Amino acid sequence: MQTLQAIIFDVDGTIADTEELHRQAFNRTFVDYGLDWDWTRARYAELLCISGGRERMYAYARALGAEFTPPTELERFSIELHRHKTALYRELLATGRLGLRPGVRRLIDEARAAGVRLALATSTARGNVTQLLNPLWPADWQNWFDAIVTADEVAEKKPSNAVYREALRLLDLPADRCVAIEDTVNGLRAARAAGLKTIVTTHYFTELHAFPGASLVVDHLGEPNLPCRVTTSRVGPVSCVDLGVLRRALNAPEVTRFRFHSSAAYATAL
Ligand code: XBP
Repeated sequence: MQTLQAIIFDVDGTIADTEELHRQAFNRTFVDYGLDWDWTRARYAELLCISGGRERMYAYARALGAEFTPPTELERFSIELHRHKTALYRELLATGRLGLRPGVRRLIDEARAAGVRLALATSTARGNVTQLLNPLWPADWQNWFDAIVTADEVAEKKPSNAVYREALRLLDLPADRCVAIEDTVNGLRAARAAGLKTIVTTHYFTELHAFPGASLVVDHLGEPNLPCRVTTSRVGPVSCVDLGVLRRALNAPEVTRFRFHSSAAYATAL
């Protein structure tokens, strides 16, 4: 029996339901730059097959082919768009009061009380993480995490396992003592590629996606008075994801045979 020693949380879509705000920031950027791009919710659900907002816009522009001629070299233009989008996203975070997803704080408190260590591993910028979490948690919240790995520390985006490998390095733990919690196929792929058992909490943009290789797929982590809805489980019945469920996931037989289906055309435009 392996002992659960750490939980590694993804951020966007997992800690908080941020992707709708990201989507709004992208669309406001397109208006500000006079682009007739409109990332509807359906299109954004497809585009989430690409981690990294800059990479997502780059791939979208490339997929437009001759329909779109960037004002400058596309790489440079996508960087400029992304800077603008990030500023708008942080304004949206500052004006709204985006809460944590169900069960996140409960599980973090349970882990801290039990001496289970914590880490964050995300493809977004560190500034986005602090802007999101500073208003939600006490001033010393970063001390709760023994590793916070963002796009600032590891440029390679999910599904690369780079952020998870860096989190494990900083934790100085092997993958088989930790469980990852994710929200997207790319996040699941990244965590699995780092050898981590992974729990997926879906949301509007990912609820129709398939998550082969996940130990458990639920609509959220659950609260005692708000049971989660299980899509798939390799850990038996679950109504609330607690340390016991994570320990079952850690010690369940390894998932070896699974295949990720190639996602939307955008992924090939990178
Ligand atoms: C989520 C992402 C990010 C956000 C947009 O990262 O893939 O790209 O969608 O944020 P994770 P940026 O799930 O790893 O937290 O525009 O800053 O990339």
